[in-house]
Amino acid sequence: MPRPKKVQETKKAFKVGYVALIGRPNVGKSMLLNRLLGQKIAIVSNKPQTTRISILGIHTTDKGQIIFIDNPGIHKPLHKLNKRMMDFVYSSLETASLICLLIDATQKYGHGDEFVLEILKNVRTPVFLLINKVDIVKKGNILLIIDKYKDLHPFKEIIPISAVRGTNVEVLEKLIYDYLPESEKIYSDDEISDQSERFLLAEIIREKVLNHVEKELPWATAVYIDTIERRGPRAEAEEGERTQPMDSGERSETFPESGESSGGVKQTEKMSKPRPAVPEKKRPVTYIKATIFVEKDNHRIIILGRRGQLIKTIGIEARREIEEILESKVFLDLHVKVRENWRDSADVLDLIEGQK
Ligand SMILES: Nc1nc2c(ncn2[C@@H]2O[C@H](COP(=O)(O)OP(=O)(O)OP(=O)(O)O)[C@@H](O)[C@H]2O)c(=O)[nH]1
Ligand SMILES: [Mg+2]
Repeated sequence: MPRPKKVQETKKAFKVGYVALIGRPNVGKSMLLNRLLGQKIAIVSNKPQTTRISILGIHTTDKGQIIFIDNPGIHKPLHKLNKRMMDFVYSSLETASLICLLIDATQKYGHGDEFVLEILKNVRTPVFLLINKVDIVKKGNILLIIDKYKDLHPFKEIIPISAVRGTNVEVLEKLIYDYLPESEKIYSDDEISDQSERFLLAEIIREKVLNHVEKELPWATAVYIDTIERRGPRAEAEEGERTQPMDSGERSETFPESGESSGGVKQTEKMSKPRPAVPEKKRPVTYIKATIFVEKDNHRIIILGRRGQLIKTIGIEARREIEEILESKVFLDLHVKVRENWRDSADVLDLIEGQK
């Protein structure tokens, strides 16, 4: 009788690592991050330089844990804000086991792309080239782009994708695992990002502003959440530190001083994967007070709109989305304030970053 074959135990390797999403502004890095995670954690807009602070998107499966780093777009920095944005990019290049360079298939190759490739010259980490937005270009153009790029850097893979449609996103995920080292999980299964809920809320308000303004205004706008206060059944069941008391004092006409956390409690709760839906009746009420900062008085006038119509629209759009995220009824109180040259003020930039 033949001897039974010995069954080889093949324990699948668990792959873990950081993957930096980089590229020029507006190429679709944040859109791709949301697509890869199946949840919106980063804001997206058609205005360049939407992302200002890197955030992590944690994707845990039975194969491993990919920690995506969504970065600001690569550009030549003018203000302190932009220098900090670029610092995020450089530091992510150091952290990452793999770099995904996104380009926009609809855009012509130019100086901005040369600048990006120049940065990659000093990097030894493997790089994938992701040609994004293939849903709106002809196949022939994609082949021309591949032809142009293939000799510009020793890319490990060149993958045409559509972050909007999800084209080739699964293929990308599979290939990423091949480049990650075996390791233990860094984050627990329910963690999805390193950003706080508070930061996400500020970003959502900024996204709604970006949808309605043009020219220099997108760059000159910042959002600061002054207070978040939850009341109601679910809020009571949760920890007290989740709640921030409402601001009781007179509000200053500038950013609060650094270190002064309005209400006294710093909201650092990190985002997690969606929890089971809360029935309508059990939903708490959340009061959010936020300030939209701009650099000039005419910016303020534009954002307020005729008879306050634009700020009202921005408020409605932001509130609707925030209600979905918090599973709460939301009262959103928005104020617009002028703070000249905030993009060059370290204290203001610290404060905005501090929300994360
Ligand atoms: N047609 C199409 N549009 C896309 C795709 N991916 C992103 N976009 C659009 O491109 C614009 C920029 O997307 P973002 O994800 O904000 O780009 P980003 O690279 O994160 O931009 P920054 O944060 O400014 O660096 C938005 O208007 C998106 O809707 C895609 O696959 N196809
Ligand atoms: Mg972005």
